[in-house]
Amino acid sequence: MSTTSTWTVAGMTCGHCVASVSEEITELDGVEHVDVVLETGAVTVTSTAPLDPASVRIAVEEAGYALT
Ligand code: 9UX
Repeated sequence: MSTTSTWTVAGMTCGHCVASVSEEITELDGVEHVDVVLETGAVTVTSTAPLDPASVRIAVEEAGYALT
């Protein structure tokens, strides 16, 4: 069964930012779907198991942004 989690990412200002964050999070183990709302920074992730917050943080930072 899938699980959904929502995170908030600071600093995204354009569609390329959204693409970068989506790509990094998609690479995490078990991730099935990533939805990013640019205006709010809300990132909703569907995955096969609960995500490790530290892994999400690293992925977001690798894209050049930060979790709030
Ligand atoms: Mo363009 Mo989004 O530099 O940071 S990728 S605004």
